[in-house]
Amino acid sequence: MLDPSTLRVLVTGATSGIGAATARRFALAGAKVVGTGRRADRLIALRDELGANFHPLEVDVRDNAALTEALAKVAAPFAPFNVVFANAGLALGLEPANAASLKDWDDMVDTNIKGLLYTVRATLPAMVERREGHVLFTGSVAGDYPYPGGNTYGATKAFVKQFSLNLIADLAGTGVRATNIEPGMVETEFSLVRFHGDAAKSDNVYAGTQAMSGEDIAEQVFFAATLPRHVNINRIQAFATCQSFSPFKVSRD
Ligand code: NDP
Ligand code: 8X3
Repeated sequence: MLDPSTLRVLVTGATSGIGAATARRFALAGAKVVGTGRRADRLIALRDELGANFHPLEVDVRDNAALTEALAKVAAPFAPFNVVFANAGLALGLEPANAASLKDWDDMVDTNIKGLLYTVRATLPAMVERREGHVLFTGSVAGDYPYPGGNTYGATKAFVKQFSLNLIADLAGTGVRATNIEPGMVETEFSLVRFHGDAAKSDNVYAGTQAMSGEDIAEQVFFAATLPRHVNINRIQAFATCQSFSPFKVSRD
């Protein structure tokens, strides 16, 4: 296993949920962690909690110029990055495609696809040059399995899955690894965001279940990133134990 104290980790979307838990997992294990997000107060609170192993970086992943500039300014001991966890993302809405908000679709594409690509382009060349590094993504089971109302969200996560696999192809022989983490239901602020702040609707998603936690996913990221450098985990797909598959739906007259 790799010594976590040798890791310089970038976590996008570290203000909440999976990203916050992953920042904690690495920082408490001795890694240096840069955590990004738009909510500066959350990042400052994380720095107060984690101390010298955490560096806050307030930036919107949709703004390529700002992201690239902010990342280029990160100095030692937090850079150069050798683990990049492109995790920032969101689902917006659960309406069928004919009724969904086009703005929600734009926001998901801009964040989950374009923001993720900007993150990779801002960090990958230096890792390839040094022949050392690991890019991990937060994909989703929604990238593999359709569900009603998942239309654009699921499609963005299918993009992430295929981009991650294609990255493994591109990175052959470079010593740089790529992994897609594909969770099912995780109790975070995800549903609160999806339902535009409607807490009752969000609570309903998790009522009577034991969903996975951000910490459960952080453990998977930490596992994949600390395996010896000759091992590349392509994908990790995990459901909460309470979650499973439904039969195909058949509409009848
Ligand atoms: P949260 O809402 O708790 O966290 C989302 C994080 O993404 C926040 O830190 C948020 O930061 C950040 N983020 C969103 N938009 C932007 C942006 N434009 N710029 C920078 N940061 C942004 O949800 P999760 O932790 O659950 O979500 C993390 C990832 O996990 C997402 O990609 C999501 O699609 C994926 N996922 C979630 C599952 C779940 O059931 N929860 C299951 C499978 C995948 P801020 O708002 O401060 O900018
Ligand atoms: C999050 C899981 O099933 O809500 O990606 O789409 S799901």
